[in-house]
Amino acid sequence: MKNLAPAIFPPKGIGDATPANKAVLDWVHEIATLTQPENVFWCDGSEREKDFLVAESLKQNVLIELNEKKVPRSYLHRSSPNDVARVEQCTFVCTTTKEEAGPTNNWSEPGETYGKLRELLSGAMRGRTMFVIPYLMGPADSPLAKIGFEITDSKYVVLSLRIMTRMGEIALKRLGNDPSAEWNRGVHSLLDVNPERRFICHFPQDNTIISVGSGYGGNVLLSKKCLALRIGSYLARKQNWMAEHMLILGVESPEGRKHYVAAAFPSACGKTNFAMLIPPAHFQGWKVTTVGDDIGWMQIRDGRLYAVNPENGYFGVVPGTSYKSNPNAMGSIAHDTIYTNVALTDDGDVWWEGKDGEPPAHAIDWRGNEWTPQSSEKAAHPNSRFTTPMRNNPALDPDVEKGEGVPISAIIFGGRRSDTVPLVYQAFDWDHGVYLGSTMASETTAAATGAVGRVRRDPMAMLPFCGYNIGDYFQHWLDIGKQLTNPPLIFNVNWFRKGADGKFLWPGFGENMRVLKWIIDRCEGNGGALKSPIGWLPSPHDLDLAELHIDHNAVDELLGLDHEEWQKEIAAHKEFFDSLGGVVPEELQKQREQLAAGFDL
Ligand code: GTP
Ligand code: SPV
Ligand code: MN
Repeated sequence: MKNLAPAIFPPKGIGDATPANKAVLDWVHEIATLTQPENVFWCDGSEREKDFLVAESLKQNVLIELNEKKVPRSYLHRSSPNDVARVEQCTFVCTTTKEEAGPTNNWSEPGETYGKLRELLSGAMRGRTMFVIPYLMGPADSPLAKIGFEITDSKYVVLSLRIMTRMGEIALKRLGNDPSAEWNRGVHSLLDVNPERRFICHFPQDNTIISVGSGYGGNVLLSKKCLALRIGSYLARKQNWMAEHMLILGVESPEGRKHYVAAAFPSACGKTNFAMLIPPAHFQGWKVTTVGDDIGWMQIRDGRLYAVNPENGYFGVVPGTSYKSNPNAMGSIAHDTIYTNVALTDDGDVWWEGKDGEPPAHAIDWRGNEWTPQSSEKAAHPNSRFTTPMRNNPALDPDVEKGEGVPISAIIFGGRRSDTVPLVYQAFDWDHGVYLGSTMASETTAAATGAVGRVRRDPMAMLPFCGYNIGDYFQHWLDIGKQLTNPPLIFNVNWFRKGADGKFLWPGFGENMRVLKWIIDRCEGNGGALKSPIGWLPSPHDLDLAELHIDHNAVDELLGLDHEEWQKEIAAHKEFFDSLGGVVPEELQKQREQLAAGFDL
């Protein structure tokens, strides 16, 4: 390995030590001194580097080559079966005080935590290569763009970040010569991939992340949840912008009027699918385009919110993805994709539950075991993922590289709720919308370890990702609203309401266009709605349901409010706010009282 990569050390731009670069070099030196790698490899994101790392990964079984004809230039990675999702109980926000981390985060004292991590990292890369990855989050010319450096001993991380971020010289250029330039320090080591020694620690005051003991997704691609959301949200509050767990999509009418919409749904609750929506035939001439599928950074310009997608690729849920549910995703992952924890067929293709066509008669499951359709185990892990460049997306929005971002007309909150929450409704105003976001809840999914299907409050889909006190986060939302002269309208959606038979009442996926259309109508001042205690609700004829085979009763049920359920819901809001121990802003408490009064409670 040593012989093949020397040209990259030190990389162009960092060799001519400027004050800013020197800080990076000093830090790399410090980490190398601690971890004792055999060599240090500076990554530049080039094709040559990729080819080299892929070849090494194939040799070491980090990657498995797939059938070149079926999925060109694509690979399968199997993570350790003990390491298949984010681990919230191992994730820490190590602010100076516990209060700063707030009631929803695990906190540990920064000095002590650094000490513990130093011990774990001491000699951890002996005999291994330490990769240094410079990367940029956000379009190169965006005022919101952020620089990160991730040190890692995992080739899978390097190859994934190469897809997920803008890697290499672009970041060094942006770093420039300013010694006070802001950049994130990320350190990752696999250690022995032991859940007992797995910690994902954030030090927002130092713009630093240290992650050990995992090789999986959100735990180790430090650009994503760690930087773009946890550290990002902390910086956003200080710098008066917003870092949110939101997809961003564009929707254009046949007449060419275009709106952008941002939507916050918890993990595995439909962001990627909504961001890639293809309108049904009835909506001929309507076009939906993707700006981002997971994270939105928003800033105020001219009294409006403008959003950029900080990422450069998608780390998406595989199971359930098919030409029926999401043709754009299928197009995106047809080549140049890293698959994690899906099944491998005998002809070198990938397979998962919910893929089009018949299951293969035989395959190797995500753990590497023999699998047939008779097996009791799933072939692909429920949280198996694809990593694919956003350039692969046939519906990529043309303004995805626009540094100033795209103007947001509507913000949508949504969760996975079998009952209570209607298909769609609109907040009365910004503050009421903040209340909807702050009290949203969702049934838990396989994206994080732990029980699945348990209703939990997940404010703004940020419960696992807010890098500071949730009460201050709510206040930040309220404060942003005060600065907007043209705020986005705020909505809540629920694709997942179930009927008495336990089946989804709403067909979802492409048919969500019908809900999106109503939202756009409302933004343009057209769509009809009835005032209800929870917000503006469409009546069945306000939604365009033409050519949709859906039972009238199902529509009534989808749009209905069950007073008994809402009584419980409002009690749950109170319980949640109370559980936060007095940090909830007065304005939101008032909103809750008004909601309760609307139900004569
Ligand atoms: P993360 O990447 O974890 O943040 O997930 P996400 O929010 O991007 O969710 P994604 O779009 O990957 O969808 C997760 C799961 O929900 C998949 O199994 C989808 O098939 C399913 N899903 C997405 N949209 C819908 C919908 O409109 N209706 C139904 N019933 N299921 C959906
Ligand atoms: C999520 O869980 O919201 C994800 C996947 O997007 S991960 O990157 O693992 O956090
Ligand atoms: Mn996500």
